[in-house]
Amino acid sequence: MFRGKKISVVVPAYNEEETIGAVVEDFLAQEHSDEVVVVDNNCRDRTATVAAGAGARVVAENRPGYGAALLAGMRAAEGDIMVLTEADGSFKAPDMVKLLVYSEDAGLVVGTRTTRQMVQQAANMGFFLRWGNVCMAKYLELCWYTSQEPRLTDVGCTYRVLTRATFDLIADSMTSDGPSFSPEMMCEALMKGCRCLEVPINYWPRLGGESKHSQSFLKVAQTAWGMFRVITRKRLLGR
Ligand SMILES: Nc1nc2c(ncn2[C@@H]2O[C@H](COP(=O)(O)OP(=O)(O)O)[C@@H](O)[C@H]2O)c(=O)[nH]1
Ligand SMILES: [Mg+2]
Repeated sequence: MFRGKKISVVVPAYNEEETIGAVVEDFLAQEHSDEVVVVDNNCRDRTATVAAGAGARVVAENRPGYGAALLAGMRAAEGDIMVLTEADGSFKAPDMVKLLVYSEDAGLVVGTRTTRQMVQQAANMGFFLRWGNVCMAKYLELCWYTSQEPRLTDVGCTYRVLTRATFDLIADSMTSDGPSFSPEMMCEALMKGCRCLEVPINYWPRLGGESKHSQSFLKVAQTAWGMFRVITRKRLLGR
């Protein structure tokens, strides 16, 4: 619980048996979390078993993709506030409270991984990834400058907090199954008139396993192009 609100932590997972146990334990040990929901997205390894063994509630989602998994996890969550995080250990539970505090001021509170001093050694947030995210975030900012003038420096940070009210407003309009889900959620929140605030959080290297989104330059370029397209579409077409 956080100031009387029930907190659900939602973790999308695709073949993360090496890391999921430690992530579930870390978040369950955190004083504010009431449940940890792990979404098993067609995992071919022991992710679901390890997650359940560590104390998570495991839900299955067959539609493949990071966004599809997050959406399913949020639909299954029972909390008043949802905390989204990753299965790879790159975000730590003690940072959760930093996001929760601002959830009293904004319907969507997004972490930023581009604060250089908080990017831990060997984390996958080198120069290009950092500045790529900053540039994309500035583009998103510009798109909603006249209505909200948000201040953003990252579009791809999974670690974020949204209220159930925000989720109910945006859930049916979310279209991205993949990593574009992250900026789409920010666009949707702004379009629905929610405040979208950003908070610096620590970013760590993966505890093990492999990145599914950022393992090569080509993959990063594809992700960036997809994000650019979804932001532009939301701004121009409103859907
Ligand atoms: N459910 C699901 N989760 C995914 C998929 N791809 C990535 N993830 C999860 O989304 C999170 C982010 O993916 P990750 O590989 O760490 O990408 P990176 O953080 O950009 O390097 C991790 O928790 C992954 O397990 C997918 O297709 N389905
Ligand atoms: Mg990751």
